[in-house]
Amino acid sequence: MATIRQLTHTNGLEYLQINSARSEARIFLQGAQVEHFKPTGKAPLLWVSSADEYQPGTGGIRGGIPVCWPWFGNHENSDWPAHGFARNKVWDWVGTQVEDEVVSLRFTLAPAQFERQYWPHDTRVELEVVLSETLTLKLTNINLGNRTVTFTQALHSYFPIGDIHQLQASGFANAKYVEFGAGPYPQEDDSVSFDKETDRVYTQLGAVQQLHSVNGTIEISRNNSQSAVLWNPWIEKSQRLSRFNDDDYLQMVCLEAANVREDAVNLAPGQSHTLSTSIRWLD
Ligand code: TA6
Repeated sequence: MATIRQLTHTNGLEYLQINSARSEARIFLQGAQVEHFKPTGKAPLLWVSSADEYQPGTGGIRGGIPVCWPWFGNHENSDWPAHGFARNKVWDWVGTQVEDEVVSLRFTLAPAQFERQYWPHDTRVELEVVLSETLTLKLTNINLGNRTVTFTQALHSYFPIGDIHQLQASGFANAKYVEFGAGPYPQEDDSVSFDKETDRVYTQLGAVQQLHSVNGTIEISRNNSQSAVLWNPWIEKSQRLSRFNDDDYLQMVCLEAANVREDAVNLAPGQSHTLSTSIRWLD
């Protein structure tokens, strides 16, 4: 029988502990951030840095799946928070459905939580998290106002790949990417391996990638995601990153379902848009 408990972390953050026959998960109300997901009988599918201290308002927890909204990356106004403000705000848990041990939870960020200087628009943003043996996130934006709004977004997923030197990421053939503000470069090979800082924004990318790691193969699929971000900070940036151990780069990679840069979403009045990603172990 699936259970859902609302608990308080020792450092004060509220979270939901979900246990079912199919999987277990933790979702922090700050940022509606999935911080842990483990299919029954398998290893956890998400990575979190042991350096994170689960403090409120620090840009979310370093790991799991932070929600980057209403912009991705650094804003042109350098004073504005990286990756938007949604991951620093407490979302409301507004819906629950359990069917055949599949748990679906819905969260929304109340307009009162919008930082109006950044987002003066009349919109609704919702995250649905579906927990079976697969983890699915659906980020929906609805334009309730009378003007078109534009946003960028990412589901910033961190994966436990065990050893970056032995990781092959596949499913990239024929895509293009920009990196460190340069490009676009053609991605001819289907696979990507890692031997330096990697921070690629892909476009024209297929809907499914796989991470072939020492821990097993993780399949990541995306829908309504015209961009995807592939990131490993490598040595030097790891030493600069907050809430991140110097050697954490060895064990993680991010592959993010996104709509960023030229793929920004323009939402006309009354329109809605849902970005989604599904994640599972393939073996
Ligand atoms: O998605 C990759 C990235 O934009 C990197 O450039 C790095 O900044 C990472 O996100 C983490 O950002 P954060 O603000 O969470 O430290």
